[in-house]
Amino acid sequence: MAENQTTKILRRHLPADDFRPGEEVGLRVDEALLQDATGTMACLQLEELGVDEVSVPLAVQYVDHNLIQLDFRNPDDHRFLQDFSARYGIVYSRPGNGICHYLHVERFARPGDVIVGADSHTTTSGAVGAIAVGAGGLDVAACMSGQPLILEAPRVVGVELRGCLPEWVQAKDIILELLRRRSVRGGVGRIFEFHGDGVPELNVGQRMTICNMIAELGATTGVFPSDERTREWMVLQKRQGDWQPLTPDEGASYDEDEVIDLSSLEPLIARPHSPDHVVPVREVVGLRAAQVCVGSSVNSGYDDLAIVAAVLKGKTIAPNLVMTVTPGSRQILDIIARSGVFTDLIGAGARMLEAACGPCVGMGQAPASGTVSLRTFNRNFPGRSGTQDDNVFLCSPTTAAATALRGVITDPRELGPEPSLPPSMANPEIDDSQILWPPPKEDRRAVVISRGPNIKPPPPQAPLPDALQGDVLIVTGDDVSTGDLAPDGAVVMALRSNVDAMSSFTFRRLDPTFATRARDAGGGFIVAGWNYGQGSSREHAALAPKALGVRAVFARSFARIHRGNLIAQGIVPLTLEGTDYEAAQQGQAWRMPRVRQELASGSGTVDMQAGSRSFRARVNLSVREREVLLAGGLLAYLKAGGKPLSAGKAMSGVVDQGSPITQPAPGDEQDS
Ligand code: MIC
Repeated sequence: MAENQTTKILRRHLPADDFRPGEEVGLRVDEALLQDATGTMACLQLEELGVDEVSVPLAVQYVDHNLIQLDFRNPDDHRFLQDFSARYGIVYSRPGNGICHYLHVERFARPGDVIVGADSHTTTSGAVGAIAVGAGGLDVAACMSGQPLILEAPRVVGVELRGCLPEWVQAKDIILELLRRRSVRGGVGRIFEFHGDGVPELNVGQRMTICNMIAELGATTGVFPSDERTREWMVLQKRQGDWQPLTPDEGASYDEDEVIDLSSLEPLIARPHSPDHVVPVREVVGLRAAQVCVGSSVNSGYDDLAIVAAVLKGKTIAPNLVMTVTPGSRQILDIIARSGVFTDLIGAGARMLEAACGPCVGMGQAPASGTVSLRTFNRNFPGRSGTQDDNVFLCSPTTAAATALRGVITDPRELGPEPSLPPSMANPEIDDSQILWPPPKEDRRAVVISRGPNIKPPPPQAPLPDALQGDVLIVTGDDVSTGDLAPDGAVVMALRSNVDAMSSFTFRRLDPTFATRARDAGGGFIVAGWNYGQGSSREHAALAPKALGVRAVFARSFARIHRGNLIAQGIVPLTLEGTDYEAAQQGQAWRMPRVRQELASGSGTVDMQAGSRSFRARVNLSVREREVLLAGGLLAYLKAGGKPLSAGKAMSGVVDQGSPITQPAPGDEQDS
């Protein structure tokens, strides 16, 4: 039978012949990646699993997030990670070498591999034909210890790309178009596979943009064929041996279909405060901008920066705004330096930043109060930039360049014909001197791991009690991001290795009293709307409320990675009917009198008491997830000898699909 590419890859990583959407599967992992902001806690948890070395063929630890060294905390983490990598057999990419997503595609990702990473944008590696999935740190640690990657078998969405992009319209506009159509909830439980005659029109850099931001749809991942364009990329990277062709079979079908006619697209922009608030740029032209930021986690490849430089060459950016440019890696920095792109950007007045995540994750470059900031980044959740009343728009590099020139949001098509790019990636200098390979096996045990004073052990995991009770500590709306739970930025992210200290910032933006109230009450419950925990993979968004005593979260629906993190950290995710959600109020005393027994018995509901009112919350958990929760979390479960799944074995028990087909788009909610 004709197979699509996703099914082919998943099947190769599963001995069992078949899998059905919604069922849990355990995939053999070929590559794992960590970055520093999630890595220290993942490594500390891996250590607790008592392994002697990592069991995946390739694991890479990148240092790219916490590079603002305000004090000892971040450099202590970096030192810990370097030692830890040497001790356990992990490849270590030094600070300054670049952003994990870019580097992984440049130096490591292979077509057909299954990759898991403690960063939601691990999906970027789908650009070279891998199934690359973001997960929480503990889930990644479990994979590194030899466990399979456990996933809800996804529905596969075939996205047929037709034709080619018009002048000034970019890969960013393709992914913004998908976000416009499907929303930030529209990808949950789905893998987006790109096919069609428009695919060969896109190079690997453009495919990276699309696969990176597929995470913004809540998708499991996105994947492109491994074709001639992929081979070209691998040759330039001197990795031709890693290339293999991989395409869907002729006539392959998909669970769902989308068609995008590239030639009909126009420049798009996501308005504040969500990546799916997408409109044509022409609808917001003329809005005065105070900041333009190019590059970072997405759109920081050579072509992205070179087109911006070509637009700005010999001109000066508007005086009412500041502009930053971030290259994705040292390799890109080198190419832009040698090709003159760097000089053109500086000449125009851009501030060049180091090859690191930087402002994309609130590490510096916060915009001025109440002003408009245009960014080529992937997320514009409120306050993520570091400024509470920010107004961040997401757009392509060409829209950013046109705006930088004019000082107001500008449709790049107003600039006349699109300039051609200077000679590009013809010969990127391949220099892996900033990638450190672990010492030979026999020397690893002698490595001493340095631990700074901010590095605290992972919080202990205790079995789920028979009953849970407490106050509703907060009732939130829809689409709460993990940044609300564990905030972005230099100050809070420096506390990622010290969960107790970090937990004081939980829900800081929505309710600065939350942490104190929760701590004083000895815990309680969180009630939320649709798509709770969207965004980042950071398990800290579960660890922090857990440290404050939260053992259950009730939501209309959950984002995939966050739901996994809640379970891994022993917090029960439950779903509420609309009427029960509406009736929930902060301060109500709630009781779950039989929760342990109900989870153990496989019940699909949990009895709830809210004062004199009784209702039922839904639990949609696999057998394994129930066992993990009863043990108090994945660490406790694995330490007690719990066997999650042998790689490849499909498991009975259907998990929550969060399906957008039954789940309304924002602004269109109905009770399910
Ligand atoms: C993000 O884009 O939010 C991040 C920073 O890359 C995170 C990782 C983190 O929280 O450390 C992600 O998406 O997983």
